[in-house]
Amino acid sequence: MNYENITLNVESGIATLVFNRPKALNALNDALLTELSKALDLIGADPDIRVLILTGSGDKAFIAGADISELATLNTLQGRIFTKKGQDTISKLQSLDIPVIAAVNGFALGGGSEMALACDFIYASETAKFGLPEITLGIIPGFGGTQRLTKLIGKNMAKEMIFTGKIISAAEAKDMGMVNKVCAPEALMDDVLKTARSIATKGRVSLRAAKYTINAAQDVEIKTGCNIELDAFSICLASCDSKEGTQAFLEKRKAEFKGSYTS
Ligand code: CO8
Repeated sequence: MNYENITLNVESGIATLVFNRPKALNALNDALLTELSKALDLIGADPDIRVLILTGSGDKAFIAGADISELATLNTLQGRIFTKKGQDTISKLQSLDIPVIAAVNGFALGGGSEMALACDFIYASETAKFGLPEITLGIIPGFGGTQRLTKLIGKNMAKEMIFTGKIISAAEAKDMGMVNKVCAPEALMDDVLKTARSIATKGRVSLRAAKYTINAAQDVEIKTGCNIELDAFSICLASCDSKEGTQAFLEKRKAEFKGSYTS
């Protein structure tokens, strides 16, 4: 498939999707969201893709937010439709069965931070900047930021960020628990790829189960969460991946997971 606003490259089971509007600091316009949504459908349906990495083109931005020149032309109804499209696309990203890593290489503002927050975890360049500056435009985050940021860093920290619209460094974002690792700019993609390769060798069935159960922990109380874990664990245990993993351990060799529930 040909894209104009993103690029997608798949190598050895690792897909790298690049937001590619460098002249607008990779801002999210309607066309980009359409392409992203289609790409996520293809990625989700491809059994050979084990991990997805998201990053931005150029050395300045991951995503500088929703495209303000487009946003400024929208009436209330059009704004709601656009915001819903952004929310649905970002929810689709969060719901992918495979692990998704955000490699934040510069500004991740507004919708850019919201996109990164929907990934499973974030590695950031030392030069990256995070923030939800929507309040300075007279609006609030609309792509899930009020919800995902609050769940991740807590209500009061999220309120301070959203009420002030302040922009924070990668180091500050790490201190708040938004970012897992801060990397030298030139090392960011290598570090992300190293982690992605490690994940890609693991069993697809257990990765899917781990992601599903950890995500459930954010939405349900502990008893329900532990029941979800029990069921997911049982499914893993019955899978070919589990047979291969335990057999490989006993035979003192490296497991070769096929990603299958049954033989
Ligand atoms: N939208 C459109 N164009 C942008 C955006 C953006 N979000 N950000 C940057 N650009 C463009 C600039 O207009 C500029 O274009 P040109 O060269 O043609 O003038 C080019 O990118 C480079 O930008 P700057 O010259 O401004 O670069 P600086 O290094 O001086 O500044 C900043 C970089 C600090 C990132 C600055 O560009 C900035 O503040 N950008 C806007 C950040 C922002 O407010 N983002 C939040 C947007 S709102 C949002 O995301 C809400 C999402 C959910 C709601 C959806 C509602 C419908």
